[in-house]
Amino acid sequence: SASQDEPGELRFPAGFVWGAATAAYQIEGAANEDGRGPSIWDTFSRTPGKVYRGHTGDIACDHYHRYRDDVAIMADLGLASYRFSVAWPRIQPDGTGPVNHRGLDFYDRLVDELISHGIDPVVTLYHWDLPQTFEDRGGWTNRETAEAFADYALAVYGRLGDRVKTWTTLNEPWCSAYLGYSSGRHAPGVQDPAAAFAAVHHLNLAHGLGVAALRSAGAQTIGITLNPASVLPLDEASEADQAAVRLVDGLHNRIFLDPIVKGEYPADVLEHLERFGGTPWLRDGDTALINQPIDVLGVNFYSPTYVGVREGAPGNVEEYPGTEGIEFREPVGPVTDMGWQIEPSALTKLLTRIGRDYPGLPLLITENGAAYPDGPGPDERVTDTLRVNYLDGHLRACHDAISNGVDLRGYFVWSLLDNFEWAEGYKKRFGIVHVDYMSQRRTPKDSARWYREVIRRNGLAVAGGTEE
Ligand code: PNW
Repeated sequence: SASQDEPGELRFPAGFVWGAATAAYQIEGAANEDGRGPSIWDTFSRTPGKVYRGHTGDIACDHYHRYRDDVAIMADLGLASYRFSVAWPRIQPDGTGPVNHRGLDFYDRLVDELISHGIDPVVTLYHWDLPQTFEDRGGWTNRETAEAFADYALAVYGRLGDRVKTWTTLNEPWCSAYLGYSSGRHAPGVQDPAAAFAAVHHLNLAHGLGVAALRSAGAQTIGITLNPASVLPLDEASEADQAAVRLVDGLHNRIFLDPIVKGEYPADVLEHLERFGGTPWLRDGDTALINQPIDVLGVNFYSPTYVGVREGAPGNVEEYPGTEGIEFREPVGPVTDMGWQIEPSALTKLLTRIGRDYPGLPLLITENGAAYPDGPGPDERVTDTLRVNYLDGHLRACHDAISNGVDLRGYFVWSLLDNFEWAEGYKKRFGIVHVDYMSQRRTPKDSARWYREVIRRNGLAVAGGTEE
């Protein structure tokens, strides 16, 4: 355990899983190959003004054709595990229609390639690329989307379930619901708070129906990935600020975690929803369907959220409807290229809190990482000291959480490759491996070499941050 540390080393528990993560639309390209249908991100990225310089995922990292090279890079890093997502529109081009076997063939090849290199696949079934046909009928505001998700999950499980042990249903439903249907910064670009809350519920329902389907089909380890916010008060001592924390925590965290883990929506959240048309989408028995036992909770973490009550503050009403009068503090101190504040201790607090309030649930960091512009290179070497510092600090934060008794089982860096960063297009680079989008050449950055060393020693050198 964390107590076995040798002097000069910060060791992780034996069997701690070291991985890297990606998502289909961000890396695959091959948007029109082998029968793939259009997704909401194809539509959105083609809508003028939505994505930086009109970038799309049409080609991305061309991973669809280069996956063998990419798996070789993973093997060279010593990754124990690789988290990727399956593109629903490759499997069911029309959303609900017959299964497209050529789409499944790709993931079949990928899984075989991973396993032959000793890398354990972790599948995300939905990382935001909803088949467009659903959106034409209301997308996640329509209950039928949730019902269809379970059929899709079974189709993927039927092909990969003999080799894939770990399954997660959704990636960051907070983003799908609030960025997709309230702020409109992500696909499908709707701006309607009531629609966002309907989407929350149908995403929760999709998760629950998906878990039940995977469970009855025999899946071994099943979970979901959230991006729980580490919501902190501007003033620890202020009761008003603590109330602001509770509201934002309710809208971001408990609205997902409570139905999933405890089988009920929190009373304070339900009361807040009365301001947005209530819960017309909630049917008897829904929370029981959502409340399926899960084996693991994936946590994506990048940055803290500081809030407090301040008179006249506009709130962040696009992402958190009804937060007028709450100040969301601008980042303080160093930020990444996303403008996101860097504060590793907020990750320790978050993990410790989840461990306390939702006990008995093994946790995985399914994403953590930082965007930084290219430093020198990319020739032989890409120097990304700031990314190494970010990762090093957050791994220490994970280690602190484990020392606090948190059941954290693994860590997946976001991301293996520079990739299509959603509304930011290819402008933001999250990879530990550089991608030259003209030549598709991959160049492991210094952070990749550093990560290989972390994996090799199952921990960090206390001096930290550099190779031996
Ligand atoms: C997550 N925000 O996305 C996703 O799971 C990844 O696909 C993504 O590349 C990564 O984090 C880095 O952004 C988010 O604006 C994108 O609040 C945007 C936001 C949050 C998460």
